[in-house]
Amino acid sequence: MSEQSWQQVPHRRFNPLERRWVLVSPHRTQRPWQGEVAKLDATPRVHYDPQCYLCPGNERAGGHKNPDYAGTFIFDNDYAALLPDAKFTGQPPHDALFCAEPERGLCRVLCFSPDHSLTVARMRPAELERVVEAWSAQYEELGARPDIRHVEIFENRGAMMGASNPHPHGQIWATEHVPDTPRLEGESQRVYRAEHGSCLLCDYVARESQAAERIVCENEEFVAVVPFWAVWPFETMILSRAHLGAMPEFSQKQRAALASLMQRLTTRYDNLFSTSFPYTMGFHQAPTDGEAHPEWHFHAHYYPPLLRSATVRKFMVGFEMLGMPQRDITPESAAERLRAQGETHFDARL
Ligand code: H2U
Ligand code: ZN
Repeated sequence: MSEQSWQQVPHRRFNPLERRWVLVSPHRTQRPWQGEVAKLDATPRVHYDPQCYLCPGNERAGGHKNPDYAGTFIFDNDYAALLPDAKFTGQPPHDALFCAEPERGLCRVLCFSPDHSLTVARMRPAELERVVEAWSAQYEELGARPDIRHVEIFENRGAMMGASNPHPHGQIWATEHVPDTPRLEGESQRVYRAEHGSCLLCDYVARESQAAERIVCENEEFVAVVPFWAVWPFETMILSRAHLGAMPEFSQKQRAALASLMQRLTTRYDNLFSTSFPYTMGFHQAPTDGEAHPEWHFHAHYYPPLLRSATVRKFMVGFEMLGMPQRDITPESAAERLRAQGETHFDARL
């Protein structure tokens, strides 16, 4: 057998943000697939859906009626997972084996556009810039509350990822405690800064720029990259080039640049399998706990489940649930495939 490079044989890679490993098994891509094949979303795209609870003028749960909004529209989630002032009786247990505590917070829904047919990839960058402004204002408003220490802004896209509705929208969950993943990422960034005297993600962006193997697309302000330690097949991160902690620190140019890169990246995703590419994406911004966070570097994560076509998805089962996550195609080849896509949406070419 001829010798292969280290990327072509089973190996593991370390994720310095989450401090965990991913197993990479490049030789497995050839195996036959007899598992589940997902159904394609064949719903025709309409600008207004009378059944949609997010379209302007329509009714939501609990008898709320959406205004006739023109740009973005935000409301408190009618089925909020967190409440700002839940009343309770009794004392939750707090010992080594049984430990519980109340968690206060707020959940909101943000409609990106009144147009039911749009997606981030199909929106104009100027419209998306308004969405970035709304996210920034929400982070600021919610983060300023003394009972809120973290603001998670995210989007579930596509039924496969559990999105309840194709209308372009995202969610915001503001919590009393910093959730586990950003807490861990914060800790890693803090330790790295103490040990190296520099920022983990500033250094990472510099290394990725040098390597130029995993960068998908970029502009003057942001870089979209398949991280070296990616778990999901076409997982990416968007990172700011400048060391910024959160959106309110952005200049107008940076808000526009983020909107533009998000639009370009999601267009490449859609073009990959000529489908509305499902994903969960979200921003990791500095905690809003009243402390300074010089270690924190703004970034977004995109976690798309599709593996080799519009119908075959990745599941985290077996060894991945019991041991560690695993991927078949290398991050380098995923980046190469995303780089090969055009930035004109396939819809526009039909
Ligand atoms: P997802 O598509 O990511 O699930 O977000 C939609 C949210 O909208 C979901 O969290 C809320 C759900 O609770 N919702 C309302 O607030 N009002 C409704 O009338 C229906 C759904
Ligand atoms: Zn709608």
